[in-house]
Amino acid sequence: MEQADLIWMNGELVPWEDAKVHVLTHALHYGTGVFEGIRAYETAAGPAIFRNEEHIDRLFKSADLYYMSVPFTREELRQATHDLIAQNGLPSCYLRPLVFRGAGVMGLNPLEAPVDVIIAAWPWGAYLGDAAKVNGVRAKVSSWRRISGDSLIPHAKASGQYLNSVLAKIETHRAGYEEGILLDSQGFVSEGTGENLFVVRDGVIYTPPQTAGILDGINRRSIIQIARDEGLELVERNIARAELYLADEVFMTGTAAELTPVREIDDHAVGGGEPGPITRRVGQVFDDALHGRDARYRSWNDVVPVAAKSA
Ligand code: PPE
Repeated sequence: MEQADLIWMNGELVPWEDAKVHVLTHALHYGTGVFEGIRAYETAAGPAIFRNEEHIDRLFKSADLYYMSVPFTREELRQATHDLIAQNGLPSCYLRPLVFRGAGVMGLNPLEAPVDVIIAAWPWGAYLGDAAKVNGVRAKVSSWRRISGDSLIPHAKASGQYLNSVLAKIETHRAGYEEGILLDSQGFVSEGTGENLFVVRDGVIYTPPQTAGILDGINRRSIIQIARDEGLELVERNIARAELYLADEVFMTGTAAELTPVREIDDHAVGGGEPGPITRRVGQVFDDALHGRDARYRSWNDVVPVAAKSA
């Protein structure tokens, strides 16, 4: 990975290589952390963080679902993201806030363990590769089912929960595919290892509902709004596995992946085997929104004042 100069750690900017934890950090043993993935883009008004408040809000909700109270306010964390970008001199970057149980307590009752907070920022290019964004990825349905609300909390973006995605990623990667798709516990389509999923059939866009074990993706919300603003029909409903193969178009969204078309699933070409017209149309508006080029979505761009930039 590419590095930056400074990481924000419990209220201070520290040199990248000094942002360390103790080996008895609770989260390292039990996965007791929650995190976010956020991106900042170059816009005409300067670097702007895409839907920053929504990401910070989801971080607080994830923390609360695991009974962690964040020792900073939302506004303090937002200010920290601005300071990181300004002080690291990053015009565009990926931001990774992490709230986690620190060192001091062992065993499964974490309530007495401290809660630490870090935010890192670094340049992160196309998640699944530059070619993937243009031509689409080849995906495979994983044999692993997406975690269900019976045993974990799909709506929480919690560190330990990602072992599920890690298994699906390894399995599908080793089988020669670029991404894995997980079904939910009932066998309906849920999402990618790190992306929400959309299927286009006969001009209508479908996406799995909140009850299908998905993460309530912020880019998913953006796509739903953009599709409706563009006058396209978008329906949240359960999607059968076969609909992946019968689809005219499939695409995935996530902060890291942005909008990535899927061109093949389980060795079936999706539509014509290349990104279709609805994917390209929605993708263009989405890209404009990310970069502050569409006035309708300007409130999604949290512009960072860079006057304090040191470099
Ligand atoms: N589902 C999962 C499981 C997921 O991890 C993400 C984001 C999404 C859906 C899309 O959510 P959103 O970014 O709010 O639209 N995955 C993050 C972590 C990726 C990683 O490899 O780490 C991300 O994209 O930042």
